[in-house]
Amino acid sequence: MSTIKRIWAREILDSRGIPTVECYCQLDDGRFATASVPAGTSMGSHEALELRDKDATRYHGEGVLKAVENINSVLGPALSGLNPLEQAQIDQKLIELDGTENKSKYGANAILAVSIAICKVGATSQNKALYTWINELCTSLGMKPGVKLPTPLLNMINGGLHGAGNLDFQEFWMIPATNKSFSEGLRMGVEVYQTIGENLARRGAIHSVGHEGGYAPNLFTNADAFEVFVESVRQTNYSMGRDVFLGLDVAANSFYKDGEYQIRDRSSSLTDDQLLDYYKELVNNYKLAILEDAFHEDAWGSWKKLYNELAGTSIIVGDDLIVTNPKRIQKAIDEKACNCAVIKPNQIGTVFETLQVVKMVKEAGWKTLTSHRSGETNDTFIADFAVGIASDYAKFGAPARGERVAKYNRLSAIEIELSYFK
Ligand code: 2PG
Ligand code: MG
Repeated sequence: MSTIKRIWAREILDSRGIPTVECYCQLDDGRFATASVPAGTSMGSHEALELRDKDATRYHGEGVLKAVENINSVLGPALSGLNPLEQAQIDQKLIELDGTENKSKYGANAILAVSIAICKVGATSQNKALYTWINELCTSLGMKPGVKLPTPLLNMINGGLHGAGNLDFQEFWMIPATNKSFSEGLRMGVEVYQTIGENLARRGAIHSVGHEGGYAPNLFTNADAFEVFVESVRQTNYSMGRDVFLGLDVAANSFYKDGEYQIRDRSSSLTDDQLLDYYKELVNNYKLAILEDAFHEDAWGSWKKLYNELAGTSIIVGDDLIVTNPKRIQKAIDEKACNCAVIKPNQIGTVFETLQVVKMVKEAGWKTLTSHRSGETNDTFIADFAVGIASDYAKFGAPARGERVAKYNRLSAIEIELSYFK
C-alpha cells in the first residue's frame, strides 16, 4: 500500500488573472498528482469560505498565500503517512482540522485543493481512470450510478457579472437533445456558437467574450439575445425544440435590488410574481428547457411558486439557493423548491461531502448539473467527476477558450475510452 509522503501548494492564476491554489501530492512510491481549484464571480452568500489574503499590496487583496501556507504547514503535514485511498477519512480529517461550519479557518480553497489532489493520486496509484475511481467512491456510499457522459450546457452568450456587455442574464446555453452523443452535441454547440458570433458582429453588437467564453454583447434587451440565438439555430439547420433547446442561468441575485428585479426588458422593476410571468413567456416563446437561479437565493416562497407552475415543463435548477450544501438542499427537497442541483465541489469544500450531496439529490429524484466556476484553471477534474457520478448535465462554459475546452476535450477523450468497453 502506498502512503502520502508530501503535500505542498503554491499560488497560481485562474482564467481571470486572479490567484488561486494549486496543490501537489506525492506518494512514497514516487507517484504524484496536482490539483487546482476554481473560483466564482457570482457567488452565493451561503458558500463555504474562499480564503483571500486581503493584503491590498498584492493582487488587489485577492492573493491566496495564507491558504497556500495553511496547506504547507498544517493540512499537508497532518495527512503524511495516510493511505490516499481513504478519501472519506481524509476529508473527514480535513473537516475536523478546520473545525468551522464554512471552512473559514483554513479556507475551502485550501481544503478542496488537498481533497482533489488526494482523489487524483488515489486513482493514479491504482492505475485507474479518475472517473472510474470517483464512480467507485459513489459505490462505497451505496450509490450505483454507472458511468455516463453528461449532456453539455454550452454557454453561447454571457451577461450579468460575467459579461462586459449590457445583458442582465448571466448565461444563455445551447442544449443539444439528449438523444445526441456527447461529440455530436459539442459539434452542434460549436456551429451555433460561431454562427451567433457572426450574427452579433453583423449587428455591431459584440463587445467581447465574458468570463466563460460566451459572447458578451450590447443589445437592447435580454429577449434580443434569444432572438439572435433562435436565428442562429435556424441558420445552422437545427430545429429548436427537437435538436436544440435553450437554457438559462439568470443568476437572479445579480439583478435583485431592494426586493425587486431590474432587467432591461421592462421599464420598471419587477416583483417576484411579475418575473415569474416573464419566465412563463420564455417557456412558451423559446421552449426554455432549463432555468437556473430564477430568483434571489433566499426567496424560498417564489422558488416554490416557480416549481409549482413550471416544474412540469422545465427543469428548475438551484445554485446560489442551495450551494451544494446538505442543509440547504434538504430544505429545498422538503419545500419542493427545485428539481435539479448544481454540483460545485468548491461551494462545500471536499470531494467526499460533494459525493454525499450527489447521493442526497439523486435519492430525492432530482437531476444533477455538474459545474465549473467562472474563474477556472486547466484542471479537468470536474469533467471526470461529472462522468464518475453519472451527472445528467455538465456546464463548463463556451466551446471556446482554453480553460473551458480543456474540460470538454477531456469529456470527449472519456467518450472514446468508454466506447472501447462497449
Ligand atoms: C454559476 C457559476 C458558473 P460563478 O453561477 O453557475 O457558471 O458562476 O462561478 O461566477 O459563480
Ligand atoms: Mg449559477
